[in-house]
Amino acid sequence: MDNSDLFICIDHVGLAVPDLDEAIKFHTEKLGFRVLHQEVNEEQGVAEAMLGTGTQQPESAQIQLLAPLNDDSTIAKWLGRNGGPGMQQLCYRVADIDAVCATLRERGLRLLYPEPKTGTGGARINFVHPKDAGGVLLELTQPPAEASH
Ligand code: MC0
Repeated sequence: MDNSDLFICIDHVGLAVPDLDEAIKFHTEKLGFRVLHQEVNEEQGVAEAMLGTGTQQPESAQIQLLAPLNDDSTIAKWLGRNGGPGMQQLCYRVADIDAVCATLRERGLRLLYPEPKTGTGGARINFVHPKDAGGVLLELTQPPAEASH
């Protein structure tokens, strides 16, 4: 792939939070966000909410609140190590996740999953290990065709 083809935009920034309802309350009541979507992803061990603004622009990144479903969740581990809530991940939207993962592997970056897994709203997702991405956990997401915005 050409360098300019890899990422479409920042899809979302993921914040790890201990309590989803409290974090939603803070973000809606104090910061003026709207809840656009909520779901539980058992495989990822998270309850999540996607937040946006009332004037959500087509390519405006969303805020993702991620709360752990149990003590084994990667989010629970992250919250413990971080000593509380904070920015856990940065997610780039891609058009063809298989091609992007192949390109990044060719360039020596470690992808966490051999094949993409299921993420928010049925998207196909994978992650670049933070040790290969400047200390930031990078998520790649390919939304279902009808959900692209
Ligand atoms: C760990 N490290 C991080 C990090 N997590 N650095 C930056 N950002 C993060 N989020 C660093 C630690 O500080 C440590 O550095 C080293 O990586 C190993 O840490 P660890 O505690 O041993 O962590 P691991 O290896 O058990 O797990 C890290 C790993 C894990 C990234 C592999 O969190 C993972 O599998 N993440 C991908 C899945 C995920 O995050 N799911 C929740 C979101 P030192 O220097 O101390 O060695 S689900 C989601 O996002 C879905 C719903 C969606 O959007 O569609």
